[in-house]
Amino acid sequence: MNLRPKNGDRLRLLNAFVFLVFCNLYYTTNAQKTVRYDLVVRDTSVAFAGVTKHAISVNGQIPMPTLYFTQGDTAEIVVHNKLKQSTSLHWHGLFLPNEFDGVPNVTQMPIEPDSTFIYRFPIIQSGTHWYHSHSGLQEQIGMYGMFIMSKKEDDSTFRANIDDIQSINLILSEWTNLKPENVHRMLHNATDWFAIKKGSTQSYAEAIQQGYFKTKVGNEWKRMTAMDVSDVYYDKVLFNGNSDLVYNKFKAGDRVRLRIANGGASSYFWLNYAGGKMTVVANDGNDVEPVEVDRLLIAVSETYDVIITLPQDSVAYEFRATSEDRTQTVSIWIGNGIRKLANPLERLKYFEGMKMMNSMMNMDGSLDDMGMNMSLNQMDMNVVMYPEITGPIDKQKNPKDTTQNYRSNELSDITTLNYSMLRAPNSTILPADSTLTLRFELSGNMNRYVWSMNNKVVSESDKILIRKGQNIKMIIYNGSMMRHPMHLHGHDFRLLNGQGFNAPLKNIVDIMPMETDTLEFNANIEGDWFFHCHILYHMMSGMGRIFAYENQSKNPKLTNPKLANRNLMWEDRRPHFMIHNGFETNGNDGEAMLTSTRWTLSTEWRLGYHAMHGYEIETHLGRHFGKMQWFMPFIGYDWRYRTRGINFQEENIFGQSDTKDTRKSFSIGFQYTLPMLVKLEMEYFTNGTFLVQLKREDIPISKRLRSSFIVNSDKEYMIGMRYIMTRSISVSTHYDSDMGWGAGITVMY
Ligand SMILES: [Cu+2]
Repeated sequence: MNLRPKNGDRLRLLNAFVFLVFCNLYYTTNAQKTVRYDLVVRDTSVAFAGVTKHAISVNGQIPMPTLYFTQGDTAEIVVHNKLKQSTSLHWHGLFLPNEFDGVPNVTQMPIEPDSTFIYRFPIIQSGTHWYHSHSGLQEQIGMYGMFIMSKKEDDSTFRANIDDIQSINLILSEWTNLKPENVHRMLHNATDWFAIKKGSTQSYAEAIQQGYFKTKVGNEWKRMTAMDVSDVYYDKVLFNGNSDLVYNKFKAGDRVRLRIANGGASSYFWLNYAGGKMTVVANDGNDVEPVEVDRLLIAVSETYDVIITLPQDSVAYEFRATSEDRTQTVSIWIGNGIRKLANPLERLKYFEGMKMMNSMMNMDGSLDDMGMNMSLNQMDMNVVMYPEITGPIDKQKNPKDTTQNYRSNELSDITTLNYSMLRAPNSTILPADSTLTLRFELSGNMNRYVWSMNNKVVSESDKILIRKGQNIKMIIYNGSMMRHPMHLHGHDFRLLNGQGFNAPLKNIVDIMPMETDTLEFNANIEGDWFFHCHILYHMMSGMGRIFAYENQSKNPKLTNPKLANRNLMWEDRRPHFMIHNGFETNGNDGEAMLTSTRWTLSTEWRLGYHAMHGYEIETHLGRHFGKMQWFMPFIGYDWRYRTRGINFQEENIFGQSDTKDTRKSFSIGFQYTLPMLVKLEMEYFTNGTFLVQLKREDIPISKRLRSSFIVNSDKEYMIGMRYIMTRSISVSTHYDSDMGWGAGITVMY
């Protein structure tokens, strides 16, 4: 103890405090114990990756403080919002009254700046959980923390040598020096900046160099852009907000329970340990029968409890987390001495992944699992990209039949955890009642960054009404090309994984592309409960649903349901803005665009420096149809001005002539994405002329070189090149049949 009161006043205060604590303890041993935390949310600055950036701290720290409770306590958590924006806190995986679930505009009104909100709920479960902001993108910049609930020692489920050993709490997160709002905007504008940063552009030059030219052409023929296992490039990944933590008090033979939560906004992490196997003892806060593995992949927002053993003294063993795209790692060191490294994970073989995707993708954009009935992460298609399982990149040899490799996960001597290995210690069978079966397809497309369920986002779908007491079974198929960690609020579900009565209880299920998983839960607590993808940028794009109970009582914390609903709908309807402009020697060329789930409003301009070349501005408002959104009918307005003279008539390939010197014309038409990602535009103008146009943007020539072209029935054409220098600046050049050759720089936002 280092309490050193400097004067009598302090001592008296301390005595009074001790007395109060004593009274409190006396009281609580005889009644229910209330555990109170005050959480002060403030703006702050951090330099996690070299540059000072805005973040959000709670009680002055990132991550937020770890909150500890014991089953039977009452939690009283007082949130003081000192931000300039509203906030909220969601208690991930907890069973609690709906009004304290912490989803703004669904279970409560947002906590406004300079106001306070009290979350008060009984602790009726135990295990490793976590909590985070559910407001906007705040989770990405600091608002994540651990939430640990201990069992009472007389609990019948208490496990000796598991529940009573020393533990380390670890929460994973990622950090980007970009504002998360900007990350989200860039994703919606099909940026390839993240791919450039990760080295995963998969350009034609790289394809040719590695012997995958045909694969690349096949990929673009099927209208796919470069494939990756994750969307965002991060500058750093962190354990408890640190990049190199040391736990040196442990000795040989010690067993340590690592309680790990993935508080990352969009990254999955591989976990492995230099001191041997890890024993998984809990998942999503629920006990499972111990199972030994070499490694596991923790999905966004999952928690795992693993036990590791220290083999020797004088060695510090690495426990390492590697982001799924393998661009970043973070480690802790357990033990004291020479550092022993865990096996590193080499770079992904992206072109092998592309080849695999090509073989699975139908021309209509749907996926074909070739009758493999995949589920529960048992068959990880991505193993074709893992050098540690399918061998290193071999530039000489073109690997033969990739389908042979899909099963090599089972052949490898590395034991990777999958969901079928999780078994609850006791029966988890649901109470007998009627069952409502719901089917969902996880849908979306990477090109426009649209993520949905059954091709509908939250604002396009109704709440799903369920009845208290009934059992809900969900059969979920992932028909999209990304994996999705689907999270249910307020309930645990049984993941049907072949373990019979002992199906594990979870609140997150990670579903890989082409997998089907079945889960079931008992509807035992009324309220509006969110079910959504936990990749923050997928959720914010509308990938979710809300469950509501029939005839449920009004939520006292949702004081203005109309306003709440409007705010909620706005979340995935909000349009994203982008603009680029080339400042070149022959003029200005550019485009500005607003896009949302179904709509695009875009304006293109070509402004010559000479009146003879003129000015041209074309505006289109279009709506995207179909799951892959390849078809977009639009209405348009075209304005042109130039001074070539009335006698300068131009004729299109249909024999129609037009001076175009001062053209003001409305149009209707459509755009359709053809194989090779070429956009076909057919447009009819109110002055009676037709236009047929083909265009392709951003052909990835090399890592940073992009090419584009336009050709149309007015006998106009354009060909351009740009070299990407930074996120916002490219050096560019183009030749235009109207304006001639030009060069300069292109600025993008
Ligand atoms: Cu998702």
